[in-house]
Amino acid sequence: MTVQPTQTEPAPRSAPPLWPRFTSTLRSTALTARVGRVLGICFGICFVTGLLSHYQYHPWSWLPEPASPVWAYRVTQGIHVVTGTAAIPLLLVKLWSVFPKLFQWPPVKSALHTLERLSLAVLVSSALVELFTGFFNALNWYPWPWDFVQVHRFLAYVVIGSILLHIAVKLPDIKYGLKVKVADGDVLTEISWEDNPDAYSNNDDTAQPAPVTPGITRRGLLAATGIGVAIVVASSIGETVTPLAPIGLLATRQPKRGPQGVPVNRTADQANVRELALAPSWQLAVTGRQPYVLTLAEIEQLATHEASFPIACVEGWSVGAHWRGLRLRDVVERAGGTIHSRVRVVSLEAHGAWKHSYVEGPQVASALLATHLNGGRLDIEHGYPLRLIAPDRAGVLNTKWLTRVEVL
Ligand SMILES: Nc1nc2c(c(=O)[nH]1)N[C@H]1C(S)=C(S)[C@@H](COP(=O)(O)O)O[C@H]1N2
Ligand SMILES: [Mo]
Repeated sequence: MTVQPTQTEPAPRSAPPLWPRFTSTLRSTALTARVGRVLGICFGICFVTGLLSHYQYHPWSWLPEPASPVWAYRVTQGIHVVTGTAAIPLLLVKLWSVFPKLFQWPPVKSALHTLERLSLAVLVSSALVELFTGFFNALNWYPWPWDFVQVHRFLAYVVIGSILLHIAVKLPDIKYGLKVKVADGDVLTEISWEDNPDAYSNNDDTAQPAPVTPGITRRGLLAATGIGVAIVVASSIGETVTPLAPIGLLATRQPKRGPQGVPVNRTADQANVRELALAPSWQLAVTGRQPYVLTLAEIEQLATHEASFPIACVEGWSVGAHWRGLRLRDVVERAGGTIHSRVRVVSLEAHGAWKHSYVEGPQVASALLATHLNGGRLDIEHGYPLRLIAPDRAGVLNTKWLTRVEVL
């Protein structure tokens, strides 16, 4: 698109001498629109899978989490973490491609333009914080003082809202950018006529240096972006797609590394439960209309049911596992409940957000109170003497080191 300033328009003021100038011809609306499209798709998928993950924590009572397919959460949360990770290089390239706009002169032109720039500032900063804190979370690193889950969820709405606004505002540019070939299209630099008409004026050839010829083409840049994203995805997906584990450089938890071939999220010592969990006097209290207790010996005898359910951590790693134990429904029914009861399982842990969790809906009928994992007695790190394991459930809700089952 060759745009010429119309004669009638008043010429905008030129930027001050020390104001940054950008001359790379790599930047173009065509490039920005293409990277933006993939980024938008990533954000969309990440948002929806994020909502699904949030629903694990706060299901509506009339629509409890399903219990099948057993791998559903494993897949949706894996996709959530991978699309979020892939969005980081995409966002950086997209920001680079529009970076000169940050220095456009004059900085604001009208009230509407000011609003648009402010909304962009919100979009860029919230997206950066959301993606980077999410990435650190996947590395199991929480170097900030706020509650990650709350802030992550709140920011998700801010990001998605400002993306929709951004798309609405930029629709003409997006349509144009997607229509032209990457190699063609206008050059998106600070020296476009709109921002600095002097640069394009033929009468004044001292105004701007000729654009530098970049070392790679725009197509090359797109390909490099694609390769970068592929590397990031391949090196993080290994923590959930087991055959890809060896290339999982960014995967914090190698799926098979850990006692009994399963990673450990929080150890018995971190939870401060080792002594209580190993005490010979340990027993399981079951409360409800007909309360009772089960001793360790009784539990070992009743543990005859088997199931293959994955452990799928919100932080993105997951692994298939084979479990043996008691059926939760049997324990609940003996206390006078039914498979329609709401159940709370309580851990030996005194503190911590995950010391108990609720089981309701179809998961009551299919959950196990597990004593065995992958053919051996449950390791202390995996919740010995007894833990909850249910299908299609966030790992964080599969409470370890149980002490009580409450039929509500
Ligand atoms: N009591 C208790 N149970 C817990 C946790 C915890 O901190 N305390 N962590 C949870 C998390 S975040 C995950 S991902 C799974 C992991 O189980 P694993 O350590 O056996 O792999 O346990 C869950 N159960
Ligand atoms: Mo987890």
